[in-house]
Amino acid sequence: MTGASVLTHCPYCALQCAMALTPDAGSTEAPGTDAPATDAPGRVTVSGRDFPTNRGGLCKKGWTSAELLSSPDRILEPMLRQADGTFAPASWDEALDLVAGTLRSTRAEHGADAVGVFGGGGLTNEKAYQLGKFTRLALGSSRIDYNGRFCMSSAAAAGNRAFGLDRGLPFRVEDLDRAGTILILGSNVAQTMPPFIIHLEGARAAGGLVVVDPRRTATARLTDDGAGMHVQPTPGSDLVLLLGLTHIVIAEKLVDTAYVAARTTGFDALRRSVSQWWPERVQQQTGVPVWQLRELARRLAGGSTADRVQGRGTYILTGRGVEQHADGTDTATAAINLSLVLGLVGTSHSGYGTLTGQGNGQGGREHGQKCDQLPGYRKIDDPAARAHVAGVWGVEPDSLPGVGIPAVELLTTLGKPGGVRCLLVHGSNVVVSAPNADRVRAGLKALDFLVVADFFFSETAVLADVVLPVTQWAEEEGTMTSLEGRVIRRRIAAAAPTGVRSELWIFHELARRLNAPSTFSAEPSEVFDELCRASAGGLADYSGLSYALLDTETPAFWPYPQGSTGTPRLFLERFAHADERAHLVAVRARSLPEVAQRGGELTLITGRLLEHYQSGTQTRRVSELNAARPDARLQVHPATAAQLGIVDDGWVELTSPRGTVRCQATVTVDIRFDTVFLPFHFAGDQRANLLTDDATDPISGMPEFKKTAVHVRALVEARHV
Ligand SMILES: Nc1nc2c(c(=O)[nH]1)N[C@H]1C(S)=C(S)[C@@H](COP(=O)(O)OP(=O)(O)OC[C@H]3O[C@@H](n4cnc5c(=O)[nH]c(N)nc54)[C@H](O)[C@@H]3O)O[C@H]1N2
Ligand SMILES: Nc1nc2c(c(=O)[nH]1)N[C@H]1C(S)=C(S)[C@@H](COP(=O)(O)OP(=O)(O)OC[C@H]3O[C@@H](n4cnc5c(=O)[nH]c(N)nc54)[C@H](O)[C@@H]3O)O[C@H]1N2
Ligand code: SF4
Ligand SMILES: [Mo]
Repeated sequence: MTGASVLTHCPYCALQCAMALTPDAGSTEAPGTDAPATDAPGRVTVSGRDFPTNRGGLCKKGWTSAELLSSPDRILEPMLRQADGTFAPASWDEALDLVAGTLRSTRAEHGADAVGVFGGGGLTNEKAYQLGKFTRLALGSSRIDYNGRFCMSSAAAAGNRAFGLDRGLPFRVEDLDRAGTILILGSNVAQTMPPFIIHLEGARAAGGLVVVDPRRTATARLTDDGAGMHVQPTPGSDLVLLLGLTHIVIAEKLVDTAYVAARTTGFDALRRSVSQWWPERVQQQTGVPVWQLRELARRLAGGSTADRVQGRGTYILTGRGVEQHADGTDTATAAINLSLVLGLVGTSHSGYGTLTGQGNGQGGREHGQKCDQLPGYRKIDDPAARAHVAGVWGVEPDSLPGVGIPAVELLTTLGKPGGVRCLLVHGSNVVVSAPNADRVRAGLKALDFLVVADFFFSETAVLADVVLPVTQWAEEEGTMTSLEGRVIRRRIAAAAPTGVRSELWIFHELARRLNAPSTFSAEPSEVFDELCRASAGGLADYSGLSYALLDTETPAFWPYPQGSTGTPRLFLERFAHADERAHLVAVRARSLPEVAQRGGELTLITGRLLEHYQSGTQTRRVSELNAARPDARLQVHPATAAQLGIVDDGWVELTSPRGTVRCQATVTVDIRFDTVFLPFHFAGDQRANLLTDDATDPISGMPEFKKTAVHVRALVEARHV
């Protein structure tokens, strides 16, 4: 007999496709929240269900997600590293006593900031909130940050700067259906969020889908056959491209002057800053022809005649391709400036947005796991914010630590004098996903003590002193906030294996052992209620929400203050700055884009494949996905391959000052001749991040994942692996 279906959402990306999980015949029934754990974890069948974002569709990662619940690789008991370097199972009391004891003695000996915490954008709102609270109160440390720094930080910084508020999409995903023109810069949604492309159909039918990507991706191909335009710039030249488009809009008098006068500040400085970016100069720097620049600017400004008649809008969307650069904040800002001079933002029919990536990449950046943040998207150095949150927590404001340090910098302090000596990792696999990954690995090995909570022995977990096995998505209750700022419910559909615990329970138990002030409930709904109170009055105000309300499936877009019905479209009347206007911030192209093939170098882009998720800890363990994409392949253009003696399927070696990667090549015309592409999902010496630099954007702390100068050579001998 099969049990009733449980309505929930996919464990992976920020689209948070709606799915139903049905317990398989003979498996443990989907229990309530207080159901005991079991030795026979439930197997469930996944089906897509109708929802405004995915309309029943799922990608192959979603369809296969349940396989991991009963994976033979699953960690089923706490594991402690032994003197001989191997792991041995331990009881929860033994493991948590060891962790609490070590944290306490480290703090006593080296100060609270010697203990660090690294969180993740995949954690539920409840876990992210509790992790921030636990760090500040139970550990007294300021040293917390998370992998969203690798992901959303530049777009978030740009949104805060321009609008006074950062919600990835300030409109509903389904609003895109009515667009006549959609410009997508640096995102491959056809592979990173496949069901999303249904929302591009209207723009395609109107001939108005424009994709800016140095690669001819699956998304770029959606512009074929009159559906739009693929713009293929040199990697890292988007800032110049956007300055150039803004120049054309101003020079050709396409500015929405009434909107700019009524709703923005800073136009004169912006106009001056783009004056030098005439189209011919932009063509020279970006490789994008003048005719294409002009056509694009005109399209964005006017849509088509039919669009105007039918009231179809224009949207500009950015993804990691333009944000993961050392000038990512300024590039996202330039995209926002272009949107603002065209009068797109805060209207009923058009908009600007960034495509948030991780499952809870949005909520995960709102509730306090950022080094400078308190819940509700509050600033930890704002006295009023400290007073409010301390009041909710029942502690003195002065007892809260101050601003910490962002993720990449935090990782560079590991094991260093005055740096972090003990690290807790919740929801990230930094050995694979952080830039300059070998340096990160060395830092982790130099720690006195590393604790990793995970379901699997990730490449980071294998370095730990203690590994704490935690519940997976279908075994826990919680909330996630999707890329459109919609708060949704994650629900229990399967019993967790006996030895596995929820992170909320772990925080509760550790806080008790550390005599922490305040309370640390292990009950998700209680944590959510507290989060709502803590967020009240903040930018990301959840105070009108509750599990009871979310369980009715009422659309819940924040800000959702008590007494409101939420905010599907932001900025319709005002922006979040005190002056209620959007701020045009003049930005400059700091350095000329690297000259391609200088000294035989190629520009390496890193990014994603459809089949794998992030560091691959999860998807490399799903049989169908792993069989489809078992290893990293370097994309290289035929002309470049011929020059370097590289053949299709042949082995190549990539080197940068940080490290070396060896893998096979795929020779393809889908990439520029001066550029190569490597996915970052793989382990060992196929880690793309062995090559990337840990230089960061000065405003956001975002590393430059999307542009690394590398030498590539063909390996003569087939490599035996
Ligand atoms: N299958 C899959 N889906 C995912 C994820 C995953 O790991 N796998 N992760 C999720 C997460 S956390 C995120 S952040 C999103 C990311 O989603 P995307 O932003 O769509 O993913 P990426 O592949 O990182 O980068 C997108 C594109 O940017 C292009 N690009 C690189 N450099 C440049 C440049 O200088 N300029 C321009 N214009 N384009 C450039 C690349 O060629 C690539 O096609 O995906 C989410 N969805
Ligand atoms: N070269 C290069 N590097 C990149 C990128 C790129 O484009 N190029 N993209 C960057 C981006 S956008 C991102 S978002 C990062 C992501 O990279 P990571 O931060 O490494 O993200 P994941 O692989 O999702 O790691 C999550 C880990 O936590 C575990 N996990 C999942 N859910 C939970 C949970 O609820 N609790 C706990 N305790 N563990 C959990 C998983 O099993 C996995 O081991 O990578 C970044 N790195
Ligand atoms: S698009 Fe994202 S949320 Fe939807 S099924 Fe795929 S991984 Fe899951
Ligand atoms: Mo991400």
